[in-house]
Amino acid sequence: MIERMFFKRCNRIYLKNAFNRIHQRFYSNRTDNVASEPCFLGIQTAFTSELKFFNEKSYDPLPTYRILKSSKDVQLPKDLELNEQTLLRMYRKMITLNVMDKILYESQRQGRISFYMTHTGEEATQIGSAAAATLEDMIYAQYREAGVLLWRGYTLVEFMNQCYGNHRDTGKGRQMPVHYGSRKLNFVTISSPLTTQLPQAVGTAYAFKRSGKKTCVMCYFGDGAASEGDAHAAFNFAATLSCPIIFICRNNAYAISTPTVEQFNGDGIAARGPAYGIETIRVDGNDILAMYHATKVARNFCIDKGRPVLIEAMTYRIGHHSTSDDSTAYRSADEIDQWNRSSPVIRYRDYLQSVGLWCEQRDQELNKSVRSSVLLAFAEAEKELKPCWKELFTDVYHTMPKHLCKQMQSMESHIAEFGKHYPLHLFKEKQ
Ligand SMILES: Cc1ncc(C[n+]2csc(CCOP(=O)(O)OP(=O)(O)O)c2C)c(N)n1
Repeated sequence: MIERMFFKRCNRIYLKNAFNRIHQRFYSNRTDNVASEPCFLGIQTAFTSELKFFNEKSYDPLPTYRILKSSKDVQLPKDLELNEQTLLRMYRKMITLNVMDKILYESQRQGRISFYMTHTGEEATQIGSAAAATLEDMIYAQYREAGVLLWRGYTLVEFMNQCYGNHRDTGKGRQMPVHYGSRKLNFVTISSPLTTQLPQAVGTAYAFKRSGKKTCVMCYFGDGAASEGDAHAAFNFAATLSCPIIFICRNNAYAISTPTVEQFNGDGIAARGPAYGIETIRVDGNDILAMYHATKVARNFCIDKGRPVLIEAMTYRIGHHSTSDDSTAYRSADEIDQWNRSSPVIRYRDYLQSVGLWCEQRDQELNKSVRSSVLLAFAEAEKELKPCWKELFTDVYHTMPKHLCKQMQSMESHIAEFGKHYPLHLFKEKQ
């Protein structure tokens, strides 16, 4: 009885407070002329007597931020704060990503790994933004963000172990190649289904906010992924719950064979940000300095204000979508060539050379040494054994449920009887 009365009273207080809040918002956001008229909740709008449609042309298109117009006469923003060591590290990581891509792509073609995705053309988007984050920030990526992981310190051997799915792979060979993850580097393991990472990332950002941690989440996704319903859920939750998250859309012009002209009809992904109440920046994603600067500013804003930011990084996927794709079936060789000639790597190298930090000889030496490090890691991973086949059944549940125990026993008797038909010597015997 007392309990019921208590809850009744609480309910009354709650409803009264809610009413007061609504009433306040109702009358405090007025922009119209008639003081006595009520306002619509949650929006600030003026009245008009003209009936007309509004479309993507009703707002000015968002401009694109860039620093590296050409290698000459580059005006660095005063707050860029990048020392020589970091500038050079960025370039080295771009080259490492390129070389690793070439070798792993070829190895898939030779049948040594099952699948691969390259990052060519998007090195600046990834490495520029990653350089602006700290290791405490949590990363949620799609699948074309190895540059971010590389920047955070994932080693070449770790990349190779994952692509080979050998027993040193932290996923124990249970994921497709390129589905990296690293607890140590706060990089959440990649999931193949598009856009699942977005609402999850917002959840993490909300947890950061509640814990009072001075850190943020960075969440990467493609222009195609932005069309999934999960993107809407994530943007709206992040905005309404004020979460410290930076959404980084890699607008690379294609979602496999779907060009962006067929993906959306408005002003790209950036135009959606203001509609959700999210601070938004469109950046030249092929300009590593602009990407770094925009992400740094976004990160400061996110953490200081505890609010989300959307960055649309305008870039171009120079390589095929994956090793299962032939992009010349849906775009011209000329188009690819044009982007290749002004690639983010070339633009950044020209800049470094123009300020005396780089030269042709250093470039050749770097390429040579990176190539031998990648090949060494590659050879090391290739000779490692595959995980023990029993790993197929473990790790999903803390205690293996009955149906899985049964399947494992049936596999055990199958291997005992037919083991000679399998290359068991390539697998670890014990877990
Ligand atoms: C929910 C879901 N639908 C479809 C796919 C198949 N699929 C894999 S990648 C991809 C294109 C994604 O393009 P985008 O987000 O632009 O990223 P990009 O590959 O260009 O980096 C599609 C449709 C998927 N993995 N998940």
